[in-house]
Amino acid sequence: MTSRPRIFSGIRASGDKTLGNYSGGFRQYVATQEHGDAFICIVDLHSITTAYEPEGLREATLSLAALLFATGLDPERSTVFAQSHVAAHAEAAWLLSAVTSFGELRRMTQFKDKSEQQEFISAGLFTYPVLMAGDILLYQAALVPVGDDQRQHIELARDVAERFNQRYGDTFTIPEGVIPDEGARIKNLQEPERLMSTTAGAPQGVVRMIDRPDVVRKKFKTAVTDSGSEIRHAPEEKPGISNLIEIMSVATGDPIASIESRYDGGGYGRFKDDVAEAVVALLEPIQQRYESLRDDPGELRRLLTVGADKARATSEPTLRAMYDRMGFVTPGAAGSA
Ligand code: AQP
Repeated sequence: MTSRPRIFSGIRASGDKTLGNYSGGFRQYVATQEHGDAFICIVDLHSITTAYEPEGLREATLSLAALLFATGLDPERSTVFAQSHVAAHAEAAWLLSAVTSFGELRRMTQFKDKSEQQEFISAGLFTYPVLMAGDILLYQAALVPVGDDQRQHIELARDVAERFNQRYGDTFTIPEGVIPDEGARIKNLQEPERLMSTTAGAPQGVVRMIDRPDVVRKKFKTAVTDSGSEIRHAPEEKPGISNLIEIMSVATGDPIASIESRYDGGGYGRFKDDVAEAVVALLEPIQQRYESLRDDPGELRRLLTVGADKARATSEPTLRAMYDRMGFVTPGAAGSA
């Protein structure tokens, strides 16, 4: 019997998840169920690194749980949980901060980009990649499915794990990022040189997973295209059309080459309409399941509690090993010598 690889990925609890998150995140999480043991973590501790409202965080956490189950994560096969429910994550981040350098964190491009958007730059925004390294390493994860924007953070997690192993003895599995060949960087439909994100870029170019069909159609209708009329995947030369081709591929599962040949000579207008319909067909069933799950917050809390119990039991031995190898005194039972 071959053993199934351990898989870990985190997703931020924040308002609205996008087609980009679907492509680099959700769809990969669901695919992992076929070949590994997945731990999918709603990284709510990450959500407080930029300005937020407490009530909004509670809502966003439950909505994200509903969306994860609605896209097909099966609580019997995957462990879905909230980061704040498992104290090991905050503890591991502190311990790993001893083997992460200031210089490494200062090089993180996501910190540079996001700090420019903040009035108040929290220390958490700077140190968050250490928390992320701990998230992954606590589960001895071999594989970490993410979008391309997380490549640098995964590299850091690997470096931190190697440094810890060298300094304190073999403790962590060295994880590998799993970045899809297509759809790892879905771009804003209005600004195809920029990543699709809810925190920056033209809102009209951001397709949310809970956007109604008419809203989705309108966003694709007004998507920026390139000069010429060829439907060809050439990201440098034709960023707008290439992005739409990737979205079509993500929504339908069809390879890029077959989309190019199907639309050869067909013109931009019809192609944009067809991409919109493919995305509507992808999102509609997810939205229906999402709405019924969202109506039952008690059940969502119950599922997250089950996930947290499993995550706690799985991460605990690694956290204990970290404390032990780093030289902390193991607490003894009351009355023991
Ligand atoms: N545009 C994207 N294309 C492909 N994958 C993407 N991901 C994010 N944007 C794209 C991937 O989605 C997963 C979950 O990401 P997250 O919840 O941590 O999202 P985020 O990057 O924090 O996105 P937000 O909330 O919209 O804020 P911004 O964009 O400002 O950071 C990750 O695997 C990510 O790679």
